[in-house]
Amino acid sequence: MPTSKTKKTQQASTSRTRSRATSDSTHEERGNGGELHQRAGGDSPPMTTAQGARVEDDQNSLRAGDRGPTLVADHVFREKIFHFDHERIPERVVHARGYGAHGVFECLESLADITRASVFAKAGKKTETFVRFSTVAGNLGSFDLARDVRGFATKFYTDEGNWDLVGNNIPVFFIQDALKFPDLVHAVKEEPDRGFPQAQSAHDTFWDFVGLMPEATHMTLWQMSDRAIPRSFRMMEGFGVHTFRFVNAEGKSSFVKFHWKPVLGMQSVVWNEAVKINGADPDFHRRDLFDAISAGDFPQWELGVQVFDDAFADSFDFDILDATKIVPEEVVPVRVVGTMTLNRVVDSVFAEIEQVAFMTQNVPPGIDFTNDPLLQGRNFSYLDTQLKRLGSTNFSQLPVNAPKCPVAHFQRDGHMQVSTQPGRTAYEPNSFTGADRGPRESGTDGHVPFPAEVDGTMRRIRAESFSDHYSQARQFWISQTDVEKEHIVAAYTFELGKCEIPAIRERVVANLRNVDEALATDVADGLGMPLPAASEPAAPVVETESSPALSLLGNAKETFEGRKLGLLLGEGADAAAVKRLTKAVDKAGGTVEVVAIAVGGAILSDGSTLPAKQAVAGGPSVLYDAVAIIAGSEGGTALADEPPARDFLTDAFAHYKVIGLAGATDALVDAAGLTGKLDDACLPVGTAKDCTAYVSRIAAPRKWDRDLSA
Ligand code: HDD
Repeated sequence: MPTSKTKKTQQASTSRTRSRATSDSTHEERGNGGELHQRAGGDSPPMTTAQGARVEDDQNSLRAGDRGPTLVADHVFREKIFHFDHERIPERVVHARGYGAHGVFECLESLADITRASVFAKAGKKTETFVRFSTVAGNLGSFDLARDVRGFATKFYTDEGNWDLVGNNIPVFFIQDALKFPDLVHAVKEEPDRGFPQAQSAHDTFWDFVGLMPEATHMTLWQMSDRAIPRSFRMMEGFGVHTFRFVNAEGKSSFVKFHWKPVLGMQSVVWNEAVKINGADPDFHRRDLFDAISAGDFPQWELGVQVFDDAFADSFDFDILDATKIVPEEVVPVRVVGTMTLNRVVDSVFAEIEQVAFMTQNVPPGIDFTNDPLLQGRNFSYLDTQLKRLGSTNFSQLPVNAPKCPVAHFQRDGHMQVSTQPGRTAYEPNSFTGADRGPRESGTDGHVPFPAEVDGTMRRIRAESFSDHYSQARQFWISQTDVEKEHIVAAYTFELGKCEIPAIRERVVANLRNVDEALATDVADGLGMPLPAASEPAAPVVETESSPALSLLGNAKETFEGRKLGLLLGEGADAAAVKRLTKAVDKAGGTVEVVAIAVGGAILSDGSTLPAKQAVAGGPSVLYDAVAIIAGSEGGTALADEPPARDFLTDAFAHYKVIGLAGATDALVDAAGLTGKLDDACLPVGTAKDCTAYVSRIAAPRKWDRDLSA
């Protein structure tokens, strides 16, 4: 709020501006392109320089003469341009494109018997969080629906220090040893001699690396599945990936794997849809999160843990320190221990989403590391990268990074130190007293590293127990539904089809033969190449049971909650049908977005105009989970004459979506080439009964067995 003194100054300057505008109108008009700006008053705070000096004129730099050169004496100009020239910071080397929000974690039951982490101390305990979702390969300005792993990084501001759970939406990783991370990233990013492709794994260098590193095979199956093209951040799982430790107050350790399960259920789009969403709305995921939270539809995840002990870990065929492996949920069930609700969008994308610094080494007492070589390497890397990006060792003082518990240490000074560090001493031990004494270690409490025994000969080596690269890849494959398998085959075929070097394709398919013969054969057929000889696995492939938890479609939730219906209206659309449908979808927890030929909307049967959110040219059906088209009683031809309206229907059909139809839609159906092809997922929505049946159908899965043949 401006003080009364400032208000007075504002009034004074307003009247001065006004009088100048009349007395010296030539000056004003030249400076402002003919428009007179309101220079002060209203609720706007007074504009100042960064030093707090009031800015008198923000339109014109200081010149010698009306048409003369700009003067170096213009410190206002100099300061403004200086700051602008330095606005950008380096983008993240990976996970550059992301979006985030604030939230709260609530513990559902005390885990005090297995961890002393205060965040899990008792049921009902709440801890503030900040989450950043991201794609991995693309640059900051890339599109959201890239086929890619999604980052799912959570900062818990616990009362014993920040805990960063820096995970992904895929529970395994491409490589086993952090030493290979720069190679992996260089392989997937744009090729260095040409600077493309952007945000794509579909190119030679990525698949060359994968073919030569069979340990990546398991993760590529996940990456080729629909998990890599999620419908929404709100509808994907998250995983801590590594095996961590829980340590209780007695110092007893258990192994733990962390899982986030979306309350809205998992959902993905299909590849052709993803490609088109990237054109129609490159910000699809960030807009979705922003819109949902802004509308009060707060997304939620359950936090689950898989906890097991050393003896149990030893009973697995694989090494729990190997990040290319999961612990199947059927073997160790996921126990839900908390919920996280994202309930606040950021105020500033830069200050919060861009400057948030996640670090795997941020763990509170009660959570500890294992010797997973990928995790150990990450614990080294994340601190380094923050200094590069944020430019100061004091990055942890930025509001989004600052712990919400007391912080006291003898780390001093440095660039951009914003806290005034009082007291006479900055060392310890010291013998001062009172305020001059400074903080002291506890001697008993705090993060006491779990005293794991360490022994061995120093060598650069990959443990023998890490050598099975195919058994779990096979388990993932056999756990998929037929539709998911088709999508995986299509994705490998697409991606390898973008590789120009035949030997690269061959090597990957040769590795896939160790996963499944049918998978390898179908991919080879899709690529139009002979099936190569299988590569030699480093360890025998172990036949495992399928794990139903690994299927996305098999675990899809039957709901329209949090989903969006695209309602395309023609002129004269039945007003009652529109109203009924909107109400029913709203009741089902979804939203309706009105699409019309023009964004001004459509005139309904009752003469009212319903404004549209999108003109159909800018609101294609790929933006919606299901669609309905309500034409007027004679209005079908108008829609049929609009190519984007035809595409709206053709694409919805090709993407297996449930389609609602009412009014005179025959001409449009015909123009879309669908006469005689509409199936039982193309339903009428004209009457109240139709509407009920349609809304219950859109909660169910898409029409996956739709006949798309000509
Ligand atoms: Fe990483 C960012 C997740 C392996 C080095 N990583 C980053 C982010 C996520 C992950 C979600 C984005 C955080 C944000 O939103 O700011 N990374 C993973 C997972 C991995 C993994 C799940 C394997 C299990 N990462 C990994 C390795 C290394 C790194 C092996 C290096 C040795 N990761 C980084 C980084 C980044 C990063 C370079 C870039 C920006 C940042 O850290 O803050 O340090």
